[in-house]
Amino acid sequence: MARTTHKTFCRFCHANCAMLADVEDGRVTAVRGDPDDPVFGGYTCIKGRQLVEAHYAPERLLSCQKRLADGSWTSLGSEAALDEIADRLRAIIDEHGPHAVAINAGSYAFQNSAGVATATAFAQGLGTRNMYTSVTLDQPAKVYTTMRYGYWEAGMHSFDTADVCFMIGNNPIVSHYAPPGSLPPFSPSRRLRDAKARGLKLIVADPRESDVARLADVYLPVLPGTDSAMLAGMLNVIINEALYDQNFVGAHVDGFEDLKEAVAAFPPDVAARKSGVEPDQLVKAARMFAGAQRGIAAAGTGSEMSGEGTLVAYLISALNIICARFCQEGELSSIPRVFTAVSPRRAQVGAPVALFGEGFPKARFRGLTHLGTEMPCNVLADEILTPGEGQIRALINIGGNPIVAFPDQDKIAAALDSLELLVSIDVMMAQTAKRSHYVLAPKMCLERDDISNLSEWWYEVPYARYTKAVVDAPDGLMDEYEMLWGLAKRLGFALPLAGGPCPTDQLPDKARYLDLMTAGCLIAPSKVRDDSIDGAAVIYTDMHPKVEAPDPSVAGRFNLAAGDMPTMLLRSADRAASREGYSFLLVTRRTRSRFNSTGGHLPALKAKRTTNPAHLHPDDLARLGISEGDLVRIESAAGTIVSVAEASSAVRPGIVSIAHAYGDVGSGPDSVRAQGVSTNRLVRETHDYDPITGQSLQSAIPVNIARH
Ligand SMILES: Nc1nc2c(c(=O)[nH]1)N[C@H]1C(S)=C(S)[C@@H](COP(=O)(O)OP(=O)(O)OC[C@H]3O[C@@H](n4cnc5c(=O)[nH]c(N)nc54)[C@H](O)[C@@H]3O)O[C@H]1N2
Ligand SMILES: Nc1nc2c(c(=O)[nH]1)N[C@H]1C(S)=C(S)[C@@H](COP(=O)(O)OP(=O)(O)OC[C@H]3O[C@@H](n4cnc5c(=O)[nH]c(N)nc54)[C@H](O)[C@@H]3O)O[C@H]1N2
Ligand code: SF4
Ligand SMILES: [Mo]
Repeated sequence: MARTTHKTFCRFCHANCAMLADVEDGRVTAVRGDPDDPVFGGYTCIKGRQLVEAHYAPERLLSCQKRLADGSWTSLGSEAALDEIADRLRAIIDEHGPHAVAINAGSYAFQNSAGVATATAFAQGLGTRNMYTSVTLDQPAKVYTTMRYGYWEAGMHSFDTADVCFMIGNNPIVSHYAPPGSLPPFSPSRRLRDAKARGLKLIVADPRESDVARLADVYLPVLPGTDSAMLAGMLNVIINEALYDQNFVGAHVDGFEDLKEAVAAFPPDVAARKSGVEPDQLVKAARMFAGAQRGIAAAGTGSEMSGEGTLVAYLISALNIICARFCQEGELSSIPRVFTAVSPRRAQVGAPVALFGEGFPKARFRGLTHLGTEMPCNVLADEILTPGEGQIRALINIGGNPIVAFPDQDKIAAALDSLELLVSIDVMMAQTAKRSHYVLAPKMCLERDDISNLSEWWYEVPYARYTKAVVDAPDGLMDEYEMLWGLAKRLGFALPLAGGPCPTDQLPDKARYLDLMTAGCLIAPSKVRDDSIDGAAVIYTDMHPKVEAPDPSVAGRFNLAAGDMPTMLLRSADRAASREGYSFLLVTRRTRSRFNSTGGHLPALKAKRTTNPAHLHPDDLARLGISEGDLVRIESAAGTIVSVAEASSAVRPGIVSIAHAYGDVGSGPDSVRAQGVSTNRLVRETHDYDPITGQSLQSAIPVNIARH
């Protein structure tokens, strides 16, 4: 049969790189970057290039699975599986009410354009407060706690026009992940090289000289968990030297004096000492950032997970706000977004929005509440394990792997094992899937229609994709939206979507469904599909919104004193106390050959590495009498893991850098070289968590290290 080539995009990760896929005899035979795509220009990474192997992997589930009483598995059709699951859910809901059912949308719910929105709609339609997503294991502070200071309707500066970029605790060259306005994930190394060639200055703060840190004009090797002191020191310099935008602050900012007073306690020498950087470098970074005209500061996972996520998010907001890094009237607004609900793009502050606390559904533990529409992952294990009103008895886990990704592995494993019903939607018998009662086998990305809604907060132009399925899925497999629609229908409710309740008489096709899901957006998915030539991206240049004049009757002001943040900064003294007795700090990182726990079964990725080594400075290895390749024992207050030592002079002495989400329950010295280990054995969700987001200390973990 003839070979056909299809334009599509990758969904191994959130970057959605433009791809060409060859199809022969109904099978994908090759994928490669699409050189004609104007944004990606043919870029792909090693993970995306494994999409063919991923679709046809021997580990791939080709039918849904049910665990029998003796622990063995039996295949069943998708409809039959949904029938059985719905019956069991109905019984639980009838006896205990809807809160007894929890939904967890993991990282792969974020790779299906209908995944997270459908999961959320399902939880809302069902009436359960127990909706969880990986956002609260990731970077919840910037998503949920900064809106209370106000936000600029027209958006922040974007990378294409920036002359400075300040990255704190992220490494987008490997992760393809940085907040909007920072380095976009499209061919990130090339983007950075080109931007530097036109004069962009790069500042990077990271305790390890990461891939992006190596390219920095100023590199700040900040000690883990001390970003707030470093940032406060920079704000101190910027305010004392009057390098901020005084007109903007006068016109739009309340609480500036509170910020000024709080950062007065962090003159450069004090801030530098607390954060382990050189005072002159800190001052240089502050002057470089504030001296530029355009460009933002933004943080990634490293600093968010290091025990002061909300505070760091506040200080970064303060940097951007007092330096006025926002689009102004008459300019094109940044990040236009095609599939997101249209909102005004005026040159003004939108009213502050509270996304947590008073008035939001409460967790039963630690005073935490919903963040937006979700419960913090911090409480999931306790909500399952603790009897009482609303105890979770069933969990539907969509594209997530809590066994390796959630804090305190033994506790989350015990919690999941105690459930009356655990359903996973997973492409293989991953660590969590194999502990489930049912595993629903989904279509994979090249078998699905999808839109670029989940990557569009990076596009600097009105870029939109609608890809049709490139090949058929194995017989009987469903898309995630179809599974949840089918369960909702069986339970007697319609999924509440932006465009109204989703019809229950007949499953809408994906285009119709996406149209309903994105109602109110700039251009409906089905129109993008029809406008596209052969599945290529459509760029709606004429629709790029211009920043409009402010409307003084509704303009708000930023409030830098909101939530008592300046006081919190003053209280965040040295973290020395909780580190007493520990001589190392363990920091998290990503690797090129995995996406969290995904990818270890694919031959080309496995060939790169099978374990997540513990990167240590050569001087530390020598001092501890450890050679590269030796097993090392890493012990925190919560637990112990064994890892494989690797020498790296990029890591500061006193620090061990290790990726998360490897291994399995019980990974130990015998298996660590073959499968790695989860650093979450070293993390407790009950200690050192962020008081608002519940984010656990997943980086900057005090540990001791010895030869095993
Ligand atoms: N200590 C520590 N812990 C961390 C982090 C850290 O840095 N340090 N990082 C945190 C972060 S940022 C995140 S986002 C979370 C991730 O937390 P999770 O989302 O819970 O974990 P993942 O490993 O991403 O799980 C992805 C699952 O999706 C499955 N999968 C793969 N392809 C598909 C598909 O096409 N469809 C479906 N339905 N499933 C598929 C995989 O087999 C896997 O089981 O981990 C968090 N945990
Ligand atoms: N290849 C690959 N890509 C991925 C993933 C993957 O697993 N593999 N995961 C995806 C997911 S779910 C996410 S959320 C994103 C995350 O994307 P990023 O946030 O860019 O994550 P990392 O690449 O781990 O970069 C985090 C950096 O923070 C540093 N760091 C650790 N602790 C601290 C600290 O206390 N302070 C400061 N300033 N820095 C610190 C680490 O050394 C590391 O270089 O990546 C996504 N992309
Ligand atoms: S960066 Fe992400 S989207 Fe792009 S090819 Fe790699 S895995 Fe696919
Ligand atoms: Mo993440």
